[in-house]
Amino acid sequence: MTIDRSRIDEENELRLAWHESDLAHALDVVGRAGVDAEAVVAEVARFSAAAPSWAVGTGGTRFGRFPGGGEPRDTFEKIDDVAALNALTGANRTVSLHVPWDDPGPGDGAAELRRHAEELAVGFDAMNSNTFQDNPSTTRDGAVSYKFGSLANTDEAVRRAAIDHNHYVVDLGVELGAKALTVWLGDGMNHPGQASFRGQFERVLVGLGEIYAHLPADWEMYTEHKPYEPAFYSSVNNDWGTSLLLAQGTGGRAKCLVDLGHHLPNTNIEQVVSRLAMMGRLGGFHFNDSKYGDDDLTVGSITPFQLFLIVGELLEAGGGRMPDAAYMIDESHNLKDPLEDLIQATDALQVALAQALCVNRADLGEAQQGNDPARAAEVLHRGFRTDVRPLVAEARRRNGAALDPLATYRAVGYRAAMIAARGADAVATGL
Ligand code: RM4
Ligand code: MN
Ligand code: MN
Repeated sequence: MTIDRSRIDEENELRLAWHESDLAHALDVVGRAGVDAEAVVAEVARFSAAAPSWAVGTGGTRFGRFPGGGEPRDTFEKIDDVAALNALTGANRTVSLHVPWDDPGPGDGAAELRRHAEELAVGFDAMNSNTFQDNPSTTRDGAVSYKFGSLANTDEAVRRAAIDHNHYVVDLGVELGAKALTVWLGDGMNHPGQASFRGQFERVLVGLGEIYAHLPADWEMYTEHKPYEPAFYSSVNNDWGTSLLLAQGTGGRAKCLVDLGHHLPNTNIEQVVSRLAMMGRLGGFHFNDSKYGDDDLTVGSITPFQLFLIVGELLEAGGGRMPDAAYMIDESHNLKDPLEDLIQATDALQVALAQALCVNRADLGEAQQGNDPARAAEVLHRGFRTDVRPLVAEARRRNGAALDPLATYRAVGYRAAMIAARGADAVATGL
């Protein structure tokens, strides 16, 4: 079941008069800043961020998990939820699968899942492999273990299993119509002296090379860095510089993925984005927000200005448009209804995009050229402080989605219907 378009239209109808009046004002304000407001709406309407298959279930911490019921019981139902999300936002047109958590199996299994997704107009974004947990299907039925790492492991048999698993994920992705593989590794050290920094790096590079060699010609591979966790002393792919070295050492279609929570405190993430884009190695994005570390909080909930600056750098790289990249929301919904959190995350992304598009880039360029930081700040803040919500709502309306997605989600009673259909104790599988 997904959400009926006619119910969304009914809800939109209730809000239309106010929306039109708010929109007229917003178009006027933005136009006065010398920005093409129509182009802002069009670019926001074009943008889409994938929902990961693990994000439609309640997340948790090592202290507990408190699911609210009605969660998808299998990958098919996860795609139903993504379709419902996309019906409301118009901006989550793809799903990013994580294997083995969401493994339909090759052949008939993959074909059936693809058909189901196609019927709901949901595409497949980057595939995610998993060699950070032991799972029978990735460890040759327990013959090997990733306890001491996967691609970086000193044991050849373990490295082989990890490479084979990634090959399997690529093959599965081909059957589903995906075009990229994201590799996030838990490899590293928990104890000083446990391994050789150099040896680990070199083994990972060789492993990535073997995985890359298996990619179809129209595929990309993304290396996702993270400074710590589960390896608390050192991660092999710990920062963007190492990620870039790995990508450069692997091949032209190997690029870096930036997860907003995977940086040490105070890292200038917008500068990281600029650097990677400059090198032609910005491949993917995992959006979330963070207070302490890899908190996976709602996008834009802690540092909206930083998100605005990051999106600004993306626009810079794309010549005023969002560059082609694999955009995904990577959050853990511990307390909120997962779909409500995804709705808010998507909205926050669209708002940041609209704000960044409202920056008069010519004025900013002049201020930079003239060494005028005060004016540069004025230009930036004029964009950031614009109330772009009517423009975002309009972009959604043009996509056939909801003017107010959260209120509409609640009004149509999707979760209650899912609790009735799937059960109050239905809990999604995955992390
Ligand atoms: C990691 C990383 C990956 C995600 C896993 C579940 O911290 O963000 O992208 O696949 O968590
Ligand atoms: Mn991530
Ligand atoms: Mn993470």
